[in-house]
Amino acid sequence: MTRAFLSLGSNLGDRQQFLSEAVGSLGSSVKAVSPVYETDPVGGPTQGLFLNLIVELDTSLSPRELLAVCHRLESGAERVRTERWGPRTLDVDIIWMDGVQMAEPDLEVPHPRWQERAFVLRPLADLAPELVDGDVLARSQGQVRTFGHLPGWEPASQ
Ligand code: GSY
Repeated sequence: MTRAFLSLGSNLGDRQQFLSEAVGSLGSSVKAVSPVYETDPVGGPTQGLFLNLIVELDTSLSPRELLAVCHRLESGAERVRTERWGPRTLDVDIIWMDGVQMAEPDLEVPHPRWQERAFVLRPLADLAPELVDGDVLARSQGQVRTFGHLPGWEPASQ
């Protein structure tokens, strides 16, 4: 089994519902879900704010099999591919898999831009602080604000 982190983002329609359904579809491989952050769009045209989170998985899938799962989740979210970098109901990216380093034209792990994006690093730091350098996070692009927790993934009360 391999520890893997996916980044999920939505800035169209019922953003939280798209994230919830996607996390639910990942089933028992989900080990943890970060808080949800509302984030400024990074790149692309002028568009609405995103909700972003990171999911930690314990998976037996290969990177390519996991990529197919990401694409299935996106298709399941009424996603229509229109403008590149434009608004979307759901975007799912593989950010990190323990022990995996690969660079193929359609799949790079770790994600080629993960260290540039606050919407990835901030929630990743909540789940795996050892992967996130504080200075790199401070220099990363885009404002992020805490939005809340996905229903069913609230932190346990003390
Ligand atoms: O790469 C993921 C899609 N995406 C996002 C996103 O999820 N959040 C924010 N804040 N900006 C983004 N720009 C793109 S493209």
